[in-house]
Amino acid sequence: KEDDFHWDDYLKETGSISAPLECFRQSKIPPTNDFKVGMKLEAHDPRSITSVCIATVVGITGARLRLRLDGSDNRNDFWRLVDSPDIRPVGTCEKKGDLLQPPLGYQMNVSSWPMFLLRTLTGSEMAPASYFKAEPPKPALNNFKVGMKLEAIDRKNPYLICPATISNVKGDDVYVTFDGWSGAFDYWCKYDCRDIFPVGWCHLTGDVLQPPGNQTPIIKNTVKAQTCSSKANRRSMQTAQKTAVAVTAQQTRKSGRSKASVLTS
Ligand code: MLZ
Repeated sequence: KEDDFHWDDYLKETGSISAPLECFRQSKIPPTNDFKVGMKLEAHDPRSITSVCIATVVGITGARLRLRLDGSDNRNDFWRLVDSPDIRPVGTCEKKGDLLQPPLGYQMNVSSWPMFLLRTLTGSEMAPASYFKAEPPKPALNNFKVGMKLEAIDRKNPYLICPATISNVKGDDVYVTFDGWSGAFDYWCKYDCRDIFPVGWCHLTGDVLQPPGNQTPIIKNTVKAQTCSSKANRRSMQTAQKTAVAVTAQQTRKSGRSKASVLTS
């Protein structure tokens, strides 16, 4: 299909480079996802970080699980990598002498919680311990450079992984901007954040990579991204970007990527 998004074409079109694997706190070979829909596990309640709750796998997407807390509604699903420290096998809490908590927004009377817990676990399939993978170590340093491309979770629509660019770097923080979207989804995060992935991640895991948006033109870098380590180079790249050759995503879509018309500004 002509409309399909391909990183190799896109990197060429934009004259950019992808962030090296070593930049990310992700395993070099993505972890296998053995979980099945319906399996139960323990998870930190995203809305109440001190609570550990029972969650059910309600969907599988690449190396991630779509999770729903038992006793909660279906409007607060969240996604976790199989190597996330937020999830663990059922029984971990008890072993530590802790109590499983009702999720924030538990729909019944709290007094019914112990019985609810018993019922929800009885006869259910627990995810085996071997399905949970160890979290990869964090890279020692922030190696991201402005202009590098990556795949990132859209935090406003966390099921989506989208093409993105590192647009700013400050100490341990990086600014992730979403290609083709005009700013509403962009965010700062730590360089070792688990929501950002190397180019090719979705292809390897079988997750769905969204195409770039069409709200802003595709910017063609005229200087190589690897020369952007110094402040001066970063400035020159910004200047270059302003006078850059732009191909709008719309035109690309209309005329097909290979014969996209090029506009010189
Ligand atoms: N339906 C939403 C999805 C936007 C996704 C953007 N991801 C960077 C919208 O069109 O606003």
